[in-house]
Amino acid sequence: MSEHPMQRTLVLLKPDAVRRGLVGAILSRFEQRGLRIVALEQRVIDGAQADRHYAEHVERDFYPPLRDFVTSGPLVALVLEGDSAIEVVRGINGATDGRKAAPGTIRGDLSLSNRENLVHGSDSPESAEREIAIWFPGL
Ligand code: RTP
Ligand code: MG
Repeated sequence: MSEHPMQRTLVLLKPDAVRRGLVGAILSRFEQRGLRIVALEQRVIDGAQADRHYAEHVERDFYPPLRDFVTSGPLVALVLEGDSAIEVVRGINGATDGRKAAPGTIRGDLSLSNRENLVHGSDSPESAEREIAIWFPGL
C-alpha cells in the first residue's frame, strides 16, 4: 500500500458526546488536523443498527450495556477523509479507556470511562468499508 493512502473512515460521536455538548469541540479537532467531512448526520439508532455496527462484539460480556449506551440518545455519524485517515483518527481518539488515554487525545482530555468514551473510529480499511456501507449506504 502507498505510504500516503487517501482513506475514508467512519466516526461516531457517541450519545455521551451529544449529551455533554461536545459535538462542536470534537469535530473541530478532526477539522483542525486537516481531515475533511464527507458526510455527517445526527441519528438515534435502534438495537439492530447497533448490532450491525458492533458485529464483532455482540457476543462479548460488555456488549449489552454498550448496546444500551449507543441507543440511549442521539449520536452523530460521519465519514472523514484524508491521508491515512483511519490511523490518524484513532490517534486523535486515544486509547479505548479514557482513564488510560494520553492527554491531548479526545478520550484522554474529555473521558474517564471505558464505555462512555465519546468517539468511535474504524480500526482498519476493511472495517471502514464495512461500517461506511452500514451508516451511509449511498456513499
Ligand atoms: P471504538 O470501536 O468505539 O472506536 O473503540 P475501540 O476500537 O477503542 O474499542 P473496541 O474494543 O472496539 O470497543 C468498542 C467499544 O465498546 C466499549 N467497551 N466497553 N470492557 C468494557 O466495558 C468495554 N470495552 C469496550 C467502548 O465504548 C468501546 O469504545
Ligand atoms: Mg473498535
